[in-house]
Amino acid sequence: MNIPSNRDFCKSLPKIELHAHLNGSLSEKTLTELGSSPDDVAEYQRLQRTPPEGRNLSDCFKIFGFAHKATATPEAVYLATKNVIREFYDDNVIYLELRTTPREEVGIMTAESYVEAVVKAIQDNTYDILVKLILSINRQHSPELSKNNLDVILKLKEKYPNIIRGIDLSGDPHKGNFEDLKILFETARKNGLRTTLHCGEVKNDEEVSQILEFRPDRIGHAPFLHPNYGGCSKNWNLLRMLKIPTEICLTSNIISGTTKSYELHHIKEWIKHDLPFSLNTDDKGVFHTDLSQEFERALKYLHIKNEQILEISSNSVNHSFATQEEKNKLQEKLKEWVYTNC
Ligand code: 6MZ
Repeated sequence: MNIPSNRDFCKSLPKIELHAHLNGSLSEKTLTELGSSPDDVAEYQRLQRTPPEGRNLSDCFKIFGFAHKATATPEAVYLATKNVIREFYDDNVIYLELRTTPREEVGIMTAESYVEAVVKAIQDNTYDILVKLILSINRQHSPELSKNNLDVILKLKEKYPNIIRGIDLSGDPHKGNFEDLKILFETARKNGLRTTLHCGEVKNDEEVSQILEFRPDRIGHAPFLHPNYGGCSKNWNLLRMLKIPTEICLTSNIISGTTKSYELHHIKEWIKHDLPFSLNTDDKGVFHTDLSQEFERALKYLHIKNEQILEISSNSVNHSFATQEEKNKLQEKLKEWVYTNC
C-alpha cells in the first residue's frame, strides 16, 4: 500500500477555512500586482521572516498597513479578493469564510463600496470553492465609527443574505474593549448575523468572561483562556460548559508570540477535554503559511492522527456559517475524498 506523506495527505485533503482576514491573506505576488513599491514588498518580507522571538503581536499589526495601502480603491479590493480566493482554491480549500473590516478612503472609497467590491469578487468566483463573508468590527475604531460600519453591514446583509453570513470582533487586543461594542453585536445577532469574536489574545480575564457570557457562535484564538496559560478557572469551566467552537491559528499564535511553541500550544487542552475547534490560517500572507501547512504542523507537533484531521475538517463544516444544505454538500465532498483516498 502506498502511504502518502503528511504533506501529500494535508495538501490533497479538501479543507475548510473559517478564520482568514482578507488583508492579512495577501501574497507578495498580489501586493506586487496591486502596485506596492519594491521597498514596501521588501519591508513586508522582512517583517514576515523575522524570527518569532524578534517580534510580537504589535509588530504584526504594523504589517497590515502594507496591505491596506495596496487595497485603497474598490478595484484593488476586488483584485485582492479574487487572488485570495484563487490561492485558497489552489490549496484545496473547498469552503472559505473570508473576513474583512469595511474601510473608507476619503474621496476614493466608502465602507459600502469597499464591501460591494469584496462581494462582487465572491459572486464572480468560478472556482470550485464556496466562499462566504464575515464583516469585522475593529476594536481600535471609535464606537461611533463601528456603529456606522454596522449600519452598512446590516444594509448589505439584507442585499446579499447568502454571502454575508457573520460579524467578527478583531483588531489589536491591547486597544478598545468588547463591553463598549457589545450592543452592536447584539443588534447584529437580532438581525440574523452569526457571531465570532477574537477572545483572550492577551491576558484579560474580565473581557474573556464578558465574551463567553455573550455566547457567540464561535471564538477566535483564545491563547490566554486556560489556567495553565494565564487564564482563570472560572472562564475555562464556562467554556467547557458552553462548548463554543474555537478557531485555532497555530502559526499565527507562534509568530505573534501569544503561544510559546507548537509543542506547547494551548490547543492541547482543547484536545484533552474534547472541546470543539477548527484549524485556520488567520493571515496567510503576514504569517507566510497556508492551510495545508497548518494541518501538517498539527500532525507533526500535536501528535494527532490523520483520522483526527478528518474529524476536525468534518466538525469545521458543522461550525461554519453555511446553510444546512451547503453543509450537507460539503460533508458529501469530504466523504467522497475519504472513500477514494483512505
Ligand atoms: C486580531 C486581527 C488579527 O480586516 O483589513 N486582524 N485582529 N488578531 C489577529 N491575530 C494576529 N489578524 C488580523 O484584515 C486585516 C485586519 O484584520 C484584523 C486586524 O484588524 C487587521 O487590521 P482586514 O481585511
